[in-house]
Amino acid sequence: MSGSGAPTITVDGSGLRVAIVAASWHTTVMDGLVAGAERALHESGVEDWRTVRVPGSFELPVAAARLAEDHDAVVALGVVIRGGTPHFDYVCQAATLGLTDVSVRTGTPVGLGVLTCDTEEQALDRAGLPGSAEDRGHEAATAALATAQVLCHAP
Ligand code: DLZ
Repeated sequence: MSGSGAPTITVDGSGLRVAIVAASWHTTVMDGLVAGAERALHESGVEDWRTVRVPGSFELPVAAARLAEDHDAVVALGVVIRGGTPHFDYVCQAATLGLTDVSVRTGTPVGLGVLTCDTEEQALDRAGLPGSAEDRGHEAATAALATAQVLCHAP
């Protein structure tokens, strides 16, 4: 999936309560994703937010489910890099299906910032670091805020 075609979204996040939940594997990439998401919250005027860490991307859904109970939006960040076993597919599927389930079941938007890459180089290029082509932590946070704003005003 290419990053071309991404919309430019401006959102007023003031008054929203937001949680970032971040996995801990692949530290450099994760640092970029978390920084990008926190920058997006800051730029959008979000004042009430927290960042919590879980061990791996597999643990993101259960933490997101708990955080969805008392936040207006959740931003889920992780990096899964393909290895030589099918474990990659299981972790990716568990994370993405689990996070989808959390958002639909709770009605709290979950921004999907889980990178699923063949190599660490691909992940670094999406991490919002100096020299990265994409800033997926920022994008995931902005998407969660924009969706929360839509739902606040939905009939
Ligand atoms: C076990 C594992 C592996 C092999 N790779 C990754 C990865 O690339 N990214 C990630 O976020 N987590 C990985 N994990 C850990 C699992 O997500 C999970 O934490 C463990 O299976 C324990 O439940």
